[in-house]
Amino acid sequence: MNVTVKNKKLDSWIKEAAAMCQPDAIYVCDGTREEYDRMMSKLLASGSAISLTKRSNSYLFRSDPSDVARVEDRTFISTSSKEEAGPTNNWIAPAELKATMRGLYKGCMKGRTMYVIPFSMGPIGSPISKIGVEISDSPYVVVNMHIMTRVSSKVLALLDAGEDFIPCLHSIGAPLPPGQKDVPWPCAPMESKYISHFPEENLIWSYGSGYGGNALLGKKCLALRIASAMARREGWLAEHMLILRLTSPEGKQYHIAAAFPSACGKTNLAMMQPSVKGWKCECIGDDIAWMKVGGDGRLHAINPESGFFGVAPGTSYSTNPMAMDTIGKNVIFTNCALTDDGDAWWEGMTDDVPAHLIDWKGRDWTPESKADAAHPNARFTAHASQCPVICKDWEKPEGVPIDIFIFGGRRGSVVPLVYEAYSWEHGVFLGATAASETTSANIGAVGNLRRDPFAMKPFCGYHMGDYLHHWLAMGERLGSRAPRIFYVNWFRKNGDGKFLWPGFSDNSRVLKWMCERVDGKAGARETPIGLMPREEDLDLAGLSLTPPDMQELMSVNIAEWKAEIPDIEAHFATFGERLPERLKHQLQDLVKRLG
Ligand code: OXD
Ligand code: MN
Repeated sequence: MNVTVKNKKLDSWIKEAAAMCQPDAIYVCDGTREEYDRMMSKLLASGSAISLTKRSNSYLFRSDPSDVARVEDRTFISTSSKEEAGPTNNWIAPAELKATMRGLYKGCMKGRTMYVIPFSMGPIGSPISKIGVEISDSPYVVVNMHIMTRVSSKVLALLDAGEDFIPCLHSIGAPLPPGQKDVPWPCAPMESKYISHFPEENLIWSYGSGYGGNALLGKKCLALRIASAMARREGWLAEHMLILRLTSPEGKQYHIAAAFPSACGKTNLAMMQPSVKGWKCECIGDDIAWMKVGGDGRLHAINPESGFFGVAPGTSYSTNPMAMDTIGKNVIFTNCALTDDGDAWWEGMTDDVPAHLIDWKGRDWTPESKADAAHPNARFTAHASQCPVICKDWEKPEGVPIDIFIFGGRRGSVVPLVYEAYSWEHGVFLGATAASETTSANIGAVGNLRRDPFAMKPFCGYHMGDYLHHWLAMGERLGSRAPRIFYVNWFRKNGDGKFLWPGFSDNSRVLKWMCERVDGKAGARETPIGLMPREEDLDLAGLSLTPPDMQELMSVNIAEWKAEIPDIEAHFATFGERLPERLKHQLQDLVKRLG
């Protein structure tokens, strides 16, 4: 080991992991640029990374074709009883799961180095931040963690001074026998992948995958699944939400936190540049918000991450110019295509499709090829400080006060562009019943409608019924200082399958209405599903949307909404006794309003 670790818990955990996983060497990371460069040189030499000549200090990785996304079917919340994990989580009893995984971990790092990665979620030393230590045999994980979290010897110093940490054990599950040549992306087969969480002891064990949220354990595993369970115990919120600051022409600031399922445009909204004149938008985070009640009685949010792990396909100078500028240099691309002049490329990046590419599987590709050149869940990893519209307060330890919550999803029909909740309780009902078409961010079918409460279905580390109680209790605590709650759907389509709403920078028109609602300046009409803007309440200046399209976008079709009710009932029934009574009443009220 390259350093002496003084923290007793850490020292004995490293020794225990090493005895089980049997690595050839142990290396404790310090998070320096020099370390990043050294790791990247190794990854280049081994053939795992490809240097992109067109983008400074940027690299392309191609994963194994079986290891391309989060694996919800292989993700477990291992609480002492199945009931505690609830209906939205897979469960195996802790003793059984640990026995199985110990069997897999035994000797799994042979032929490899075990990296010890001390990291902070949130600014180092902030009272809201949490320290984690990831043990991993993947150098790809190390370089990504450098960008996505604060990896630093300062964290080690805090640990040496006695701070506690969340242990996050990760292995790709591919020991390397002596003399055997390594593959560019080693991993284990699907049936032996396990992404396991033990929320009662703040512990994470991940095995078999090297991809994204399965392997970068600070993100979904720590900052959402473990943190959501901690937040419930401690009275705060850990949510799958972007955070942005909107500033009006008069200079008034509004902070918005928005929950959408994976690959539904959180990064695009977080970096959106308003088309409405005089309004300014700055990004604070694009995926996760940790929120606590401040001394002023308001909810204050921080982004615990330090980088973006964004979905590349569909990102372009017309959809998200700020993301394109963020990824100009110092980027890790995963599963993008490679251009002949040494750049990354993906579907939707440019209007002109290159005549020749190497696709994400390393094969020649031309526009005639049937398959996509980039995997639909191809990603870029880039540091948040590179975003041209990163808010100057994005690392403020006390966070920013939230004015507005937005829930939403991807719905081709039924759900109108925007509506406002009648109350906090109604807002919790909207979050609880949020539904979205599934995307490539998880391995599984794409385009199926599923209820994804608060966009947290894959990320809530305890019983979702208790989570809903927690949100209701938070509303009581916040009282009149609670943020206002809205629901949006940018994805409604017309009969020809075309999106009705232009989206992206024009979403600012919807956000402007929300801010004006907060200030009591904009009107709304009552509808069975919530408060909706009348056409004159939205700033549509300069937008070429035909009146029939606008009407369809804002329509509430009673028959379609009535058809939703049995599905909501079935969804609620899964929570059994733990479904809050108040949400049952909200459903009854909706049924009554629908007539
Ligand atoms: C993500 C996801 O990577 O939600 O953020 O899948
Ligand atoms: Mn996410």
